[in-house]
Amino acid sequence: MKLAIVGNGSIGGLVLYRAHRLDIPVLRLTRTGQAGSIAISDKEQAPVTLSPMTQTLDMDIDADMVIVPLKAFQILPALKQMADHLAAQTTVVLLHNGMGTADKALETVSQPLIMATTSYGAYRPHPGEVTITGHGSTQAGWLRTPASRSLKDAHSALLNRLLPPCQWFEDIRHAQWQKLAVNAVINPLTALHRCRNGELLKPAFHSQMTRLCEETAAVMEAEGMIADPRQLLARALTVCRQTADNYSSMNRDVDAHRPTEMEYITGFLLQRARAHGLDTPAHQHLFEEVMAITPPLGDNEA
Ligand code: KPL
Repeated sequence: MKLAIVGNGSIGGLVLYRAHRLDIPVLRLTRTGQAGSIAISDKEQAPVTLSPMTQTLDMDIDADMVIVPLKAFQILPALKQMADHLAAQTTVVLLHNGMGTADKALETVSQPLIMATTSYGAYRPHPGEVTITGHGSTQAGWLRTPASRSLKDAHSALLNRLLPPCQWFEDIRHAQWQKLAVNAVINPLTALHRCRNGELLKPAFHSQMTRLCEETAAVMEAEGMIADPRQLLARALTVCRQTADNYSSMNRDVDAHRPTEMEYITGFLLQRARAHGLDTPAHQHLFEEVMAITPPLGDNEA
């Protein structure tokens, strides 16, 4: 099996490292095609420096699976660049926080498509370096299956090996909403207050977090999901506890003056709330506050 990974992000580095340990060859795809090594450190193993073969996104891609671990707002531009260079049976895996990319992705590429979300943790202390902070789990679902059953099984098995344990869903939206419910609390609050995830355990945040989870649960119910606001809050608090020393990805983006995934997390939630005629003032307020400190998307990000 040949794997391609798009971009130089932290989760891409993590997948590259996992593939290296499994002896799976990796082709890296970037906008510029500029080669460069990545130093990857993992608490449990000796650090390694990897120099995968690299090419631009708009050259023919020789891979059985292409993993796209980009920010939600970078997904469609990357898919557009790759669309004419993918083989018919190459499976594309979208791996990002937030929701709202599935329909456009299905229109943009005709290949088999997996939507996935993972709780593996990694960050980039400096360009060319990735630190793996924790092993997690992965949830995945096929948006479009390959023509043959054997290819579907082989590609599912590859993702199972790369990011285990991997749980498969008939309707991945359920798993995405669960992740979004947590991200819609932790990410904007830690970005706005410039704090680590663990700070949100302080009583000062409790009532706002409770209101956010109540609103999220109402939207999820309207979307046909079973959602208990107390369980959503309990899960968000558990993630804060488990990742207490970490900064959320949105906190890092705001800190580095980069665009955030706010429109695909809270923005998606607000859009679904509007579609159901629901009022979500706590999310609306937080959305406006974070958007006020979020730089606009550049040409390559829109
Ligand atoms: O997914 C995350 C993120 O930072 O984007 C959480 C779960 C909040 C962990 O930091």
